Amino acid sequence: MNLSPLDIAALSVAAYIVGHLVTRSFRRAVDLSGPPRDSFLLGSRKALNDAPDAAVLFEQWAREYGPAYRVSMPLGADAVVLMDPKALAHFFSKETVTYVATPLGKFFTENLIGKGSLLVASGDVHKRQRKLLTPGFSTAAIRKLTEVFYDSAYKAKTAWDNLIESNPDGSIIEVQQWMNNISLDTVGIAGFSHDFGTLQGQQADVADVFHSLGHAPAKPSLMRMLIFNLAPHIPWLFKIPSKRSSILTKLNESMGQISEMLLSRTREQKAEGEEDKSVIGLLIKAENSDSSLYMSQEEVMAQMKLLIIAGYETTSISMTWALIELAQRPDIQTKLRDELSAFGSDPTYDQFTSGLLYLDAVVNEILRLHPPLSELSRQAAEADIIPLSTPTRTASGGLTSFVGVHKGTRMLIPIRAINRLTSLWGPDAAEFRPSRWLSSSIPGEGKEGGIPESARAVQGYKNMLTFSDGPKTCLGRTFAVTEFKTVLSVLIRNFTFELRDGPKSNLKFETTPGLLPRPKLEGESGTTVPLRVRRAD
Ligand code: HEM
Ligand SMILES: *[C@@H]1O[C@H](CO)[C@@H](O)[C@H](O)[C@H]1NC(C)=O
Ligand SMILES: *[C@@H]1O[C@H](CO)[C@@H](O)[C@H](O)[C@H]1NC(C)=O
Ligand SMILES: CC(=O)N[C@H]1CO[C@H](CO)[C@@H](O)[C@@H]1O
Repeated sequence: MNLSPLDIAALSVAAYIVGHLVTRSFRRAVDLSGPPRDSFLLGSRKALNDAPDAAVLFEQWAREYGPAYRVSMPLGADAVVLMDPKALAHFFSKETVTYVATPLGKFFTENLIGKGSLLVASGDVHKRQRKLLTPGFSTAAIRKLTEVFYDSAYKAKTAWDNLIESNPDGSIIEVQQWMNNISLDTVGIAGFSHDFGTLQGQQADVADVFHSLGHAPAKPSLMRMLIFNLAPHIPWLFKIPSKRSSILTKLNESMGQISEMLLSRTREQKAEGEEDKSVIGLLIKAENSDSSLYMSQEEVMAQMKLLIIAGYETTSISMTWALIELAQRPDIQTKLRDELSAFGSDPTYDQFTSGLLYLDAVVNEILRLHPPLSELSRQAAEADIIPLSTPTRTASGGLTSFVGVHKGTRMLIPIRAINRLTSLWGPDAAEFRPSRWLSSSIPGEGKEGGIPESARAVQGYKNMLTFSDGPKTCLGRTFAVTEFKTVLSVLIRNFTFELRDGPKSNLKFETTPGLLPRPKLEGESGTTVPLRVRRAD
């Protein structure tokens, strides 16, 4: 995008006016200390964006100001950052009623997937939509879907066997694209009885558009961040053509087309008396229902798009990070392979849940260190008083055990930073060390698991906030964890993974903005994660 100095001046004026208006509505600042506003337009976002690792900065601020503090947001607003377990438990218990989507979150979600999605719904609407979808994600449902997860994993395995066959020393495989295709095909079959077929070489528009998102610059420019933050106030700004916005528009369109096609197919099947047992079946049933569990056509479409995105983006990012970490730690990879090989057959859903402790530990450790959603933003719909387990600093330098928020106060939950707080997880919190999850054999020490007592104060799945918590906790969690375990179990048993340029090479990985931040090899373009893959026998 090219903006002339005049455009920039006009934007700055607009920013100032909007900033002024926004600031006025947020004037009743919370009584907390926090880092100074060192960028007028972007506030603390600038420092977070410039930091090599935002999680380190969040933690440093927590040490300086206490476990709840104020940061300045773009255009004059403030936000309360919560990093205290008791405060977080309170916050999540009041989701959808006291804490709701921000205007910015709503604006972008609606632009991408339309109005009426579960993701930004609150109150009774959220309750109704969630109740309607929940049966599709029950334990019984996921137990059945495990077979679908295996099918996808085996399709990749077979393709890799063929790639490697001609190369005794293994092949360089761009694993991220494979994990993308595994996730997309899986959510298609599992959620909508539709095979996108990307694992078998079929083109899928959705996959191609998702893929093109990975070619944006690694760090957003100041101008892009500004436009991003102004967009809810001045929607036409979003229409200024940029590579990213045109891809997002295309993504909405291609998800719309495939959803429309699948919905009309399922409607026809229903008319013929055939019932689809996957999530799309639930949606169509709700669309035709006059009970309290109905959904409008607009809502049905929005949930379809939400499920494609949620099923695709997050799971593929997690699985890609797993292969990266394992490629960098051959010792851990071997230990995992040994556990899986000793097991012999393909584990069932129940065996994944109750056995295979090292696989469970590796998966937990990846989810802890690389949560695909690194932050959550909310806004208080009403005033609230949040209790803390450790006192925090007030604006005047005193200490308080409660945070008072006003109606309209922004909330920021830095998931990734909380998952790796040294005050909770110990001095090696930022290290990839799956064995931290194994229970200690020393009597009296950590019967329920090896993780420290301090970390257990955090609620959420396995004391992490990766799947969020409370009434809006990830609906697809069991789906995602089971898919993750299934795919890893097949791939790690059959293949070994090594950094592209050899085990001792100094290759590093960084993140690049896809829809969510995605891993890529540092210094190379696109979302590439090439690894050397060999057969494991
Ligand atoms: C590793 C994989 C995944 C992670 C880390 C993850 C994480 C999350 C998080 C943090 C949220 C809360 C977002 C918010 O409130 O703003 C969420 C919501 C949601 N996720 Fe996931 N997710 C994953 C996979 C999936 C899958 C595979 C599906 C479905 C097939 C799914 C479906 C959903 C849905 C429907 C919601 C909205 C729930 C609500 O608002 O009540 N997720 N997920
Ligand atoms: C993934 O799927 C897309 C389909 O759109 C295809 O272009 C790409 O080649 C596939 N990649 C792999 C590694 O299978
Ligand atoms: C998203 O796509 C739908 C068609 O599926 C279209 O009606 C809608 O206007 C699009 N929204 C945006 C913001 O482009
Ligand atoms: C060579 C090898 O280990 N092959 C294994 C590939 O994975 C399947 C199941 O995950 C096993 O049955 C094979 O033995």
